[in-house]
Amino acid sequence: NTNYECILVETRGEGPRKTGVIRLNRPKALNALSDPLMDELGLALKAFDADPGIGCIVLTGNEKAFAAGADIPTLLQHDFMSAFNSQLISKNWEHILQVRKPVLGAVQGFCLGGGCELAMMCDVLYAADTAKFGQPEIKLGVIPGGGGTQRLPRWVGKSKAMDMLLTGRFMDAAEAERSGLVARVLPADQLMDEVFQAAETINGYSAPVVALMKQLTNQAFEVPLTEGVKIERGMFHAVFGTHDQREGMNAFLEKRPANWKHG
Ligand code: CO8
Repeated sequence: NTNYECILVETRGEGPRKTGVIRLNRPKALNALSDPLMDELGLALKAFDADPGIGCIVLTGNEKAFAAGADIPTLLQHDFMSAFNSQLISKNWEHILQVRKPVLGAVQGFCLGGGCELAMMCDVLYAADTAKFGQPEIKLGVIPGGGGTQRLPRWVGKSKAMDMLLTGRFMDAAEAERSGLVARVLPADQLMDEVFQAAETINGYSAPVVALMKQLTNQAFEVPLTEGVKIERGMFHAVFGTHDQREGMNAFLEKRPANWKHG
């Protein structure tokens, strides 16, 4: 678990449920997402997700870059057959989508190409005012392969996505917030504190309710509205079968903090 070479992993927080922190750590390559890095990221996400002592997960980079994309020298080694046979991207980029706990992305500096695609697979994004987002694949003579052409239009709308994808231009943090790509923009030196605070708040809630909230909200992009609302209604009824629903409502009426059993 501590033998990672391309990421740094630590646990943070005060309460009984902690925050799992994963830092992408290939600073010399602006955290380019190499194959070993993506393997390690998958393992670390899986380990935090399985740990009942962890409430949510923060994924971040360093001051200069969240990640400047997939590792270009590695991509250059591929031809069609090797990309196809090695299941390039498919085999290790989407573990993050299996995680049931919230993954909060904290972005400083460059967040480009595969880096932006990875960021868009997080549940919520917080950006420093230094963040720069883009899908510059077109400049390399390729298209995105990690969902960029599909998630970017859903996150920021078609016209802006098309503008980004076709010109390869970067957008700054203010534009990213205006467009709905990120939830909040913060001065760089306050970013991590604010993200850890949000994480602590989430860690303080009932774990199954948090997991359900994440699942249903992400489902909004997968199923038709009427169907999605029906599923939400069923789950809303289901939470009345939990201890935590009675506890949360009783605690409110008794003006005291809730004592969750996470069930
Ligand atoms: N891959 C590998 N190395 C990189 C990458 C990258 N994506 N980006 C930067 N680096 C390296 C540079 O080569 C350089 O290394 P060295 O010091 O050895 O020359 C070092 O990081 C620092 O970079 P720069 O000197 O270029 O720094 P600048 O501040 O001048 O520029 C930029 C920063 C603008 C971010 C610039 O580095 C850049 O344009 N990088 C490439 C961005 C890009 O095109 N990203 C898209 C990559 S393609 C992709 O992500 C497809 C996703 C599909 C998924 C694929 C899954 C396998």
